Amino acid sequence: MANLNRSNAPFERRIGTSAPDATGIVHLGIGQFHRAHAAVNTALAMAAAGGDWGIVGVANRSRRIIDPMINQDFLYSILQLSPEGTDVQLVDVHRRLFVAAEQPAEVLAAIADPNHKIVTLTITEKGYNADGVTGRLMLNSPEIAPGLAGPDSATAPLAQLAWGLVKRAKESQAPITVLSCDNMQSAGNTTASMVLQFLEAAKVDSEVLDYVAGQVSFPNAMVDRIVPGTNEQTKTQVEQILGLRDEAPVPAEAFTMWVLEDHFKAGRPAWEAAPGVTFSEEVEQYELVKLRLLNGSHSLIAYLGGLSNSPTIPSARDKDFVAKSVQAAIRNEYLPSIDPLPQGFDPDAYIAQLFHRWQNHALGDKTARVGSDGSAKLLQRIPEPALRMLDMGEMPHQMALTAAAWIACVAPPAGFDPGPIAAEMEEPQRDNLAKTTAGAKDIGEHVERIMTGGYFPAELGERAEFTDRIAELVEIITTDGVEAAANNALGE
Ligand code: CS2
Repeated sequence: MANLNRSNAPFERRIGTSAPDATGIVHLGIGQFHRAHAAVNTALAMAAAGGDWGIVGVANRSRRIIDPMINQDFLYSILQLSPEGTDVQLVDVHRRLFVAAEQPAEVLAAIADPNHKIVTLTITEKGYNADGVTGRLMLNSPEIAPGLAGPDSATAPLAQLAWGLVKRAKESQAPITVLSCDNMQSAGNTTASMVLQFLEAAKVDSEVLDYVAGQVSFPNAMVDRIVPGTNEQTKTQVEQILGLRDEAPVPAEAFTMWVLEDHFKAGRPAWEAAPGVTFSEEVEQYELVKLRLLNGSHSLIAYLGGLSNSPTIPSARDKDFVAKSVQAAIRNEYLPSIDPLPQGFDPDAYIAQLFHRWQNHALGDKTARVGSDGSAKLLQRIPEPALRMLDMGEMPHQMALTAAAWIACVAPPAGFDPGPIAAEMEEPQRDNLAKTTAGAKDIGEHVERIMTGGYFPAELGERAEFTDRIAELVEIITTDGVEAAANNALGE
């Protein structure tokens, strides 16, 4: 089977148009999500309004995605999978790809290049290196600390971004926009704050700080499209439709949404031409809707699914007790926490659509994918809405269940085996959690050590009633199973 490349590509399947050779966007963290979201919307924007918006894609360490893309003349396909059918489309917007760990100076040079007007980021929640307790940049972390000494020792994307802006300040002072496409509350403001904390700790000149304050914008944005990992089956399905071998396809659902603040210092693609893209001044409300209703519930489905032998999100969501828990989480806990809702937003339609999206067996999103990195993701999903209810004297049972199921999966109490799906979940704090809980005399102490152990904000860790409820639910998970725990949380 021939490999996809520019000479054999079926361009009638192309999304939007191809980028020109000129690049205007630098993307840090090239992976599945960027390739099925911002890259697609950029292709559609250029088809509508042109522009020099070719993308320089930077992978942090791995050549896994960029090597096949380079072999395929930067082309790759989106395998759109939904109950309504399967479709393959091509994307052709990347014009340079490299690995930051191999060419760190190139990352800084790309950010400093005045032709580049936007840096987009998908570096995952943990890539912002926020302290779980204070929310501040973890200056002493092994990712961030070495980079404070100077640009040559920066390896974390956030540190490289900061030094790239320093270089730009020194060389051209050209304005630029940094656009976070990660699942974070006030994603743009948070990115700005982390970059500034880094620059201050690195003791850069005040002119640099003035440049960042005046010439660099950090719009907030809410991004949404469920994009699982690629496996052999993805490649086979693409091959059957294209008649060509693509070694870097991206499976994705049909749904896509992007709500952004229109604060671009040096221009932007006409993204509004792409379906599902909206410019709005209510982005932070949309972020809350998405982080809580979608992502918060997604975590609940993943951990309940992980503990009940459901390898995929749709197989977990099909279980009655999971569906009921998620309804309760949304209706009783997450939805009331968002006030005001964005104008014109229809919660019932949005929730119905979420349930439909989680039922996408064709996409088969993995429970282990969504359950990975819980220590960083849950911080965006649980503390604020949980504290809101606790302050009103109400118990957020479903958020307690989410935390309990996460603990049971990645920091199981002695003697409890959460099974193979939980073992597949990547958890950067797994070793630390094991240290924190080693020797705890019972489940109560096990959970209390986690809740007060630096993983969650202190205000939440101090709420003994919440910790006790989590411990009760962990206890039930380990004795009677996760369904019994879910029924208990539902008051049944
Ligand atoms: C998921 C997200 O990884 C997760 O926890 O909730 O990746 C989710 O699929 C996306 O945010 C959908 O836009």
